[in-house]
Amino acid sequence: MSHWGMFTAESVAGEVTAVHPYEGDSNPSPMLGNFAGSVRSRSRVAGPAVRRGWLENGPGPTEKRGSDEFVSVEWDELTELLSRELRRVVDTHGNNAIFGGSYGWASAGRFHHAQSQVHRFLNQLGGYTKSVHSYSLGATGVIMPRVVGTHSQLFERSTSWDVIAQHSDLLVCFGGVPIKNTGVNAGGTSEHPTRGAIDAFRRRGGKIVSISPLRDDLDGECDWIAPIPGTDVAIMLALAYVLASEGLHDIAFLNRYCVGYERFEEYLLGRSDGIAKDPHWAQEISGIPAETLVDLARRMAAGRTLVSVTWSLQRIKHGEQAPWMGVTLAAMLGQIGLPGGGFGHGYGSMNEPGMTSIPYPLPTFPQGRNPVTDFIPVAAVSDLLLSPGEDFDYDGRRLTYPDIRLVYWAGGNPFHHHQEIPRLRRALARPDTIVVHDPYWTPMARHADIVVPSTTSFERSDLSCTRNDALLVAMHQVTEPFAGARDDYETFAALADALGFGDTFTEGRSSQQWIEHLYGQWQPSVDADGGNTPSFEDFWADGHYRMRTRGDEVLFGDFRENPEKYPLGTPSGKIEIFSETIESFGYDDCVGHPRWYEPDEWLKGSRAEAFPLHLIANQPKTRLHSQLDHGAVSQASKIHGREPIRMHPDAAAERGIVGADVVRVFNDRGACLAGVVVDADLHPGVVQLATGAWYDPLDPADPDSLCVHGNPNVLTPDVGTSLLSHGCTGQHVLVQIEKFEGELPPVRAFDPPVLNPR
Ligand code: PGD
Repeated sequence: MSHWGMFTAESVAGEVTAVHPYEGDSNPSPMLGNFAGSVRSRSRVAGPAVRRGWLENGPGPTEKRGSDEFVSVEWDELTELLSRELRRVVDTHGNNAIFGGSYGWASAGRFHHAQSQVHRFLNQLGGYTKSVHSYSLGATGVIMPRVVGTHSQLFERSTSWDVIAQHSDLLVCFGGVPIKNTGVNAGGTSEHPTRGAIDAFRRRGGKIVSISPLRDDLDGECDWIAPIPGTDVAIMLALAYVLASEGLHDIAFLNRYCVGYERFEEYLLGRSDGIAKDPHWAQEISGIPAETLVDLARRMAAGRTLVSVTWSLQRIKHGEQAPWMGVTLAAMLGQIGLPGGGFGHGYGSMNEPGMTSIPYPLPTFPQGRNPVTDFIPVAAVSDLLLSPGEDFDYDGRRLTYPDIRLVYWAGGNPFHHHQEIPRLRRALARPDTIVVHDPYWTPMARHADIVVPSTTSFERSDLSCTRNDALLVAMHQVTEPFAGARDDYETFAALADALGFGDTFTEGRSSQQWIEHLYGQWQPSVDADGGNTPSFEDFWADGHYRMRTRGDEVLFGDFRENPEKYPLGTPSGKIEIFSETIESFGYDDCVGHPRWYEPDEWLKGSRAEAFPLHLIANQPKTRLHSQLDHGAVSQASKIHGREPIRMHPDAAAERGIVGADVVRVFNDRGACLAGVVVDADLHPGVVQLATGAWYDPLDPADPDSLCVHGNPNVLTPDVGTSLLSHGCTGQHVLVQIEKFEGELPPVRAFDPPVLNPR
């Protein structure tokens, strides 16, 4: 099982040679093609390694990270060095001097899940400064609990695809429903239903309006509306304006199920600020003709309509507003809680939304309790490292960045996920020690002092299970561990032993015993529900067990049926179109109701004079994030070895650029190379460069160096969505593009660093 689907694998001499998708999967992800050759790839970390400067001069801040050479050490020495350093940091600076947020997707599997392993270990060490929420959903994770009382239920209990296929008339999809992203599900997936459901919906006569600067955010027939990026909230406001001014809004629903519509309406109609948010106002902002918006609003009110907002819309400055305004618009239509109507968040953002959930808890490796209370919103990592002792705002609280001495990362790649890499590199020069566990020499591993080689999921056994998939899957080991690689569990068990809490960490179990133990703990809840689960041995031999799912779901269906019995988890128990709580925080970048804020990075702003193209840095089609960028599917998409950038023919012609040219993409934060694909199916002012090409600096010693491979996060701004959430804003950035003349530098991202014997 992988995050991008279930499969069986063939192997020869310790290498995966082929993978075959699970026969029950109706639309397997092409990303499975990246696996062959991945176990013995030249980018694997073959054994423990320590940065020479750290080994010779000891821990301390340094700008050498990322350009120094490495020294191979034996496992025993690694355990000794690392446990001693952890002890020093804890004894001298306290546990909150360890940043163990360690964000990242790592691999599927409930036991070897890298985050669970590192957090259990650090908790038992006495705790660590943690991070909260995710790069995927930083803004949603904070705003939606205030608006509808939850964020996870929006996906876990989302209206199922089958219900949409049977009941919806119109899908109004802000951000489209990008099929490429539905290949992926955190923790794995045995089925990919989106394409089939949309086909069934169309066969029934259903219509789709896709609002996105990229045509291919929706496959097949639809009405495509291509606005100026970042203006969706203005469009939603105009649609709401038409509903309100034409009396098409459902006042009974707003009164019974919502609070604060009146306060919002003051703003909408312009009574509070003198600006009516009407279709002409929105046309000026978004470039979409007013008549198109009027027509769309009327169509929405005429039938069963689902307002869908992708997660990408909240991964920009003021990202809180799009999901909040999406709910508000759906509430005005009065269809929240009805089959096929209402609101959806994340259709096409990941496979989970639209899949029906299982009614049981998942088998879970216990992480224990973190005694340290310091935390950061996940996308504030550079701020944390650069500003010890400084105060910051977050979700109504005033918090302080602790002084971090040691950074511990297992299963994530900040050079993929974080914005403004030049700033990140300066931040990573600050701590005394950086530890990274990864199977591969990722850019993050290259910036570490201590590199711990992990196994991949092919080299160990595990269990996989997710909230919205019916299968519990036995992940059988396929090959022996590569060279000196070890399971993260073995590494932490040895470290815990050296630090005096080995028995507490392992509880005396081997990995296989843990897997059996987790299965045994999970069985009773399923059996109590009539599950009749097999013995562990039978389950392991069969390879999977099919659970009951809840069946067709309608988001907030029970709340609609009986709001007194099933209130939302908001202070009012209702949908908060106006939130007194948020208003009370006094933030000027997120007030008490959804509203339009002009972004910094947009085509109508002043920055566009210098950087006139709007780059969309979205999720790649050919891999998950940065994982297996060296794999066959990812490599086949590259142009002269660079990440492809899509440009509109007009933008290309204006610059004397043609398809397959290599270009320099730049702004005042950084620059990267990329290979051009000319594509008329983009908004003319937009270029698109996916995330995930491994950062490859021309001069590794220079934090501002050109990335020769095409990582857009050298360009993106390191700013949070707002004071409320500080979510990731990596989707949007303004750039300029020129043809790259001169000799093309080689791509060295996948070559391991110089590694010397001890
Ligand atoms: P991955 O490439 O999946 O990216 O960022 P994330 O850090 O999750 O990194 C996972 C790492 O785990 C890989 O290096 C892999 O080799 C390693 N790994 C795999 N298995 C194991 C294991 O068993 N043990 C250990 N120790 N390591 C393992 C993703 C993040 O990026 C996300 S979720 C989103 S949504 C964001 N999206 C954007 C965006 O839209 N635009 C921009 N510009 N930036 C983004 N960044 C964010």
